[in-house]
Amino acid sequence: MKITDMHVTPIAITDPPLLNAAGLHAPYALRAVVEVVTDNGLYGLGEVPGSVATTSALEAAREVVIGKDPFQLNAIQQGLFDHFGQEGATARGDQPWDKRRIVHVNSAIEVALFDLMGKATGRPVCDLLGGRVRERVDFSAYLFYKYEGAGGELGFGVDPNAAGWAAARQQAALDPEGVVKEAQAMCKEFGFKSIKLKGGVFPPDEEVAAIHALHEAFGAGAPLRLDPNAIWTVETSIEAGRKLEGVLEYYEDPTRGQENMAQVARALSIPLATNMCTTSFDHIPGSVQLGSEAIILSDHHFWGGLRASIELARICQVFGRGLSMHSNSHVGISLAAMAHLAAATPNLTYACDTHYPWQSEEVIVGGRLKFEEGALEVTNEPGLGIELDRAALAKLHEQYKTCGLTERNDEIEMQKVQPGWTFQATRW
Ligand code: GKR
Ligand code: MG
Repeated sequence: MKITDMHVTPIAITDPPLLNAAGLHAPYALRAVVEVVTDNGLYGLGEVPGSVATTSALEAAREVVIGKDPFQLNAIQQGLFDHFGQEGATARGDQPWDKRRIVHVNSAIEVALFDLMGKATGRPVCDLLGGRVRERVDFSAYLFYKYEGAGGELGFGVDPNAAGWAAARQQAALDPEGVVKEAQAMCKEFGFKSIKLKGGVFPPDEEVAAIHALHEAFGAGAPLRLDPNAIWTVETSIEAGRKLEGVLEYYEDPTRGQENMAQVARALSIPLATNMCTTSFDHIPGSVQLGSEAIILSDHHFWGGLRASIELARICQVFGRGLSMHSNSHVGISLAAMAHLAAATPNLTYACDTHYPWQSEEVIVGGRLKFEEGALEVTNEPGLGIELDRAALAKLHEQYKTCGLTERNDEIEMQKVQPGWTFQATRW
């Protein structure tokens, strides 16, 4: 079997005006869909965060991939490293999301190859990763402070006819009461049991109050997480953390860098978690030496793929780290890959993050994947168990061409609402 082609399609999906430490989500989130095609008529799918730079890197990767046997993952990965070189961990940037290009290219292609290998062998991707240790993967309710609207062409797109979660999704949530309402609507619709609040938006005391309001509304047993995306100082993180002891399941990236995280970790009894300070294998020695976090949020998009994420899981086990999973705005190809990976990772014991409830569009046949009681059932179908809806893909590609966005920049979006607002790597 040989790879004969690789199609790269940038898409734009509507995204609500969600707030975070770096500003505001644009009305559209960008993703890139990769389709690797073989000479026996099969295709495999991958999805990563999109930008003009990612699209052109993926286009440049075609010459490495085309002509290869899709089972030769090591050779293809080496070919990609030879072609692009390695990227320093600092290329990640200070924003909540990861700006590295090469890890994303590797990930998109590797996931597409796993999908292909699964289709070629008639086995689900989780079987190719060693087999499932769970049938259903738990996800958490991912709460955001937000302005009114659900994203898209009409500015922030308010639909007066929306019902259920679609209606709740477009409501503003700017204080503890709004956050609790959002959580109740999301948990009612999807059945999530764990709850994460994206912080770093309002002064720390307001966010602490929102967590206490959730604790009161959902009861002492509800696992709660707060993620200020590293914009608090060590002192602020400790002060806020003390008010959250006994309330949070974990405290995600309150402050920036492994040294600072280690100081906070030493001062508190709550476990710290990260998708910002330990984000590559180069960071593992520092993490172990300093004790910067107790839990690592894996993400196959920026750890370089599914195999790399399994390797990370083993490292976490060896060094006594817990393992959870990070997310960004995405559609079903990423969600299916996350579910197969989680199903095949024994020590992934926390409910995974997902932005999926905030999105409404899809590129897969059959439309949106469904959570039941907060979990996704892992399919037994070959590969990722999904097929590409080509008409939907074309529509979302058209939306990409007309939306005018070329990369994620939450600061620019925030300035449209609050002129002069600037991102600060450390704010409080
Ligand atoms: O979507 O605004 C967002 C999040 O802040 C995202 O970009 C982060 O990468 O979900 C993320 C996180 O856990 O830090
Ligand atoms: Mg995070």
